[in-house]
Amino acid sequence: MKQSIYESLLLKKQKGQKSFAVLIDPDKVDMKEIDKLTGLAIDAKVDYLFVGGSLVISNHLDEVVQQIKKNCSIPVILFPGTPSQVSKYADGLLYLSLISGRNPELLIGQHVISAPFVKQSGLEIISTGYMVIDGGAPTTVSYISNATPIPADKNEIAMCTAMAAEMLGMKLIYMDAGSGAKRAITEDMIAMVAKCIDIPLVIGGGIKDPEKAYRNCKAGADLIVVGNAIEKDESLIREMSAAVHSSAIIV
Ligand code: 1GP
Repeated sequence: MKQSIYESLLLKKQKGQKSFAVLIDPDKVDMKEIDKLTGLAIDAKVDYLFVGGSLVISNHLDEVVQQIKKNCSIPVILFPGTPSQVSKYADGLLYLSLISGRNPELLIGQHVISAPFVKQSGLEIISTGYMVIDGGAPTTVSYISNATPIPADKNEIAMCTAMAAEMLGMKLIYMDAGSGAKRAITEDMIAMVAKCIDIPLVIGGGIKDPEKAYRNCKAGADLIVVGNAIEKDESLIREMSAAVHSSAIIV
């Protein structure tokens, strides 16, 4: 039987291997450019393609995912900002609960409404504790979520939040400074959270160079997500992916 996305993440974590994901925002991607982007991702050995955004205005999610899947076997994981961002053509979906905030709609309300539809999709559903960390300026996610991000220097709050999520049975922790964040999450915070949980830790938001991606992995991140920096300079895909993979810990 084919290994699930989550099983692959757990296996890599056991082996000390790190993964790299490119975030594709359906609002920003040009349909004509998708083949070039997936070609670069394949060459760079990108592990996952995330598709989604906090505010998706366009209505072509299915087309974007189908176009990606045409020439590329990298698993496509939906990273939905709203329950409408579900495409059966993807491989998996991060079922995000915004545990850093206290907005009941994003903790459980929207999940209740979308549950039958999400279950019917046949996608691999990965329960994810989603934590927004202050990135130095309001981001789309911090505004749209109507929830206060965890202050960037409050490592203990991040740690306790992640621990609670793990004990509640969530399968993944995603700490995000928000797309285009001025300041990425500190390595100190990543290290503190990583030490206290056994489930895989995803880090994203404002990562602009391969060195930062590398340091995040060394601090304990299992999966690095980059969107904006690659939208600006696609050649970074190769360097970022190589940096992440080179940070593997020999266990
Ligand atoms: C945002 O973590 C992702 O949710 C990626 O952020 O676009 O800043 O790389 P960037």
